Amino acid sequence: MIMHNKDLHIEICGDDKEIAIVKLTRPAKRNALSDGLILAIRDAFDSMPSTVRAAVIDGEGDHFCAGLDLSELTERDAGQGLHHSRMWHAALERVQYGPVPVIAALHGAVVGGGLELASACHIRVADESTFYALPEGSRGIFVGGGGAVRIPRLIGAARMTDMMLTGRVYNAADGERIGLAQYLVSTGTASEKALELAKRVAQNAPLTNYALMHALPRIAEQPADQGFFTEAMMAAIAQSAPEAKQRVRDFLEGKAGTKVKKA
Ligand code: 1HE
Repeated sequence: MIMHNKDLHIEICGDDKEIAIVKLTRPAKRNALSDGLILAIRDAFDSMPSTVRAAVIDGEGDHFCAGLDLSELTERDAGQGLHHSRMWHAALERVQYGPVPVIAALHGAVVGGGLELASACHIRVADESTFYALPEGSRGIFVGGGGAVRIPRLIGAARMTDMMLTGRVYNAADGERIGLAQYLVSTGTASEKALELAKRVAQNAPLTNYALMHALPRIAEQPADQGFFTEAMMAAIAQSAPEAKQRVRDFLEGKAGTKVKKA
């Protein structure tokens, strides 16, 4: 099944229609995120078919995403700027706290709002052409798509401050080293690796994926005492699912493919 908006292409694939590939298709503008495109991303995650268990976000052309569409910024006053930022928050919240885990396939520029979009995803796979920057600093603006909250959680406030104050650009290898991506692959193979991971993620029990997306980031923000309690609640709910019981039985009965293998 294929759904298509001018700048966003959504393909549902896999034997059980369990994977959604959401692709930014505005390569002439380096996939810059116009208001229309941000709203299309929000709508895509709002109306994901119920068969989908994992999603990939990709960008057409040489760059993942050049960030905010700067041509739309020039006329906005302060109040409009506030609402614009809140619109991005709402859209990227649908990515982070939406129905399924999302894997970003990064290549070329992952800059400004493009890095904010990538940081709302659950796994980032970068190929060797990837570079990361926050040019907001040099454009006289600030992050507005949740980057001030999400990016320090990946790389720390000190590194983000440096990126914005000095215009520092991280290459793919350094990006992986500091935590901007969890996987580094050869140029041109990020989409393939992201799809492979999505297929693996889609096989997990849905309640486990739900716990990882919705409980883990909240537990990580809680004081330890509350975190331990929330963890216990989530653990109890997850293990009570019939699917969890079956998976544990499969391991105990020595069924093929359930043992952890050495990396
Ligand atoms: C754009 C945008 C854009 C390209 N908005 N039109 N983001 C930035 O400050 C990054 C700005 N972009 C760049 O630095 C470069 O374009 C790239 C490094 C990403 C790619 O370079 P290159 O040489 O492949 O492409 P180009 O020739 O610079 O751009 C091709 C076209 O895309 C050109 O338009 P054309 O009509 O002249 O062909 C560019 O104007 C257009 N283009 N990037 C609009 N961003 C929620 S707040 C988030 C705040 C931010 O994200 S601020 C950071 C914005």
